[in-house]
Amino acid sequence: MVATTKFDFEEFVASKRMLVDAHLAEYLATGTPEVLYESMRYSVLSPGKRIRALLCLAAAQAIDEDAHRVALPCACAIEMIHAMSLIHDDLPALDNDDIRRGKPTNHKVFGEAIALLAGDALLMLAMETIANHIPSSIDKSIVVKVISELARATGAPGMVGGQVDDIAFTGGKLPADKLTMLNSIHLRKTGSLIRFSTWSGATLAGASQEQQNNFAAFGEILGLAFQITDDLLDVTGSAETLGKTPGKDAEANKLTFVAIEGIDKSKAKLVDLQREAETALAKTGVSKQSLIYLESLLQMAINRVS
Ligand code: GRG
Repeated sequence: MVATTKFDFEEFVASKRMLVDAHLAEYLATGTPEVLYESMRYSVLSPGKRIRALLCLAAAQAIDEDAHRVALPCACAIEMIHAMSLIHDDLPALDNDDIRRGKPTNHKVFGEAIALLAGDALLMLAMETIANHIPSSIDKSIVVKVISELARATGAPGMVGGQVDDIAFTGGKLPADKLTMLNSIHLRKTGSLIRFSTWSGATLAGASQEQQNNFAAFGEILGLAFQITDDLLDVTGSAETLGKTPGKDAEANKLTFVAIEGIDKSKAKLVDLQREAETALAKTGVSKQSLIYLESLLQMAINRVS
């Protein structure tokens, strides 16, 4: 039976973070050139929230209590992709950030060339990790589908495409329909990897096609809420709690929810999204008890301060 107290959720988060961190350290332990691996480890092993990995493991566990082990390599691969996107996002050609996770950004420590290449290597290591470390009990056709969906979530249909649109509408350039474009940017740039996180966890644990769709829908809505929270934190947060520089969106004149709708409407949108995400979860047909960690992660995504 899955327990429901606040303490249990904290225990779930702490124990799963430890598990993910230990496996990430193992996957990145050795390799040459040494400077490349140092740069990869610097970003991947720095203290992130690991919310994408937690979502993947919680979705797996919602379907089958022991399946978090099967999903673990995938959860680690997701964190590798996420870390690489942060490294590239912080480069001078993109957001040009100096602080990430409370430390100097990768290129500030290793230089732009190594930072770029560490990101490239992490992208490929993520795919290799899924191909080589998902247990052999999982049908190979499912592993191929997982790799294919991760490539789509990361590439032009997902994160990269969203980032390109984000750049196109930064600096005060406005699309004809601001809200539609902004939703599309958020869903692709941030939402696609979070959607993949819940979908892949449930899929590797043996979810039915209908359940897979509802876990994906839950992740997509949570991803949008996560990014709107990020937009809000850029205005209301401090460098100390965020571990990165606040105020960058306004400074760059970025298209964000807060810029278009203001703080109050953005907060109201979060309330709507929370309700929508809960509806998607209920449609999975999984018992409320088994969904408790996913519900807590939804609240964490919306109420976070970092
Ligand atoms: C994938 C080839 C390839 C390139 C990447 C740079 C880029 C293209 C995309 C940008 C993606 C990006 C950085 C989106 C922002 C997502 C976001 C809100 C990040 C912050 O995530 P948290 O708060 O960070 O989970 P921690 O540090 O806790 O892990």
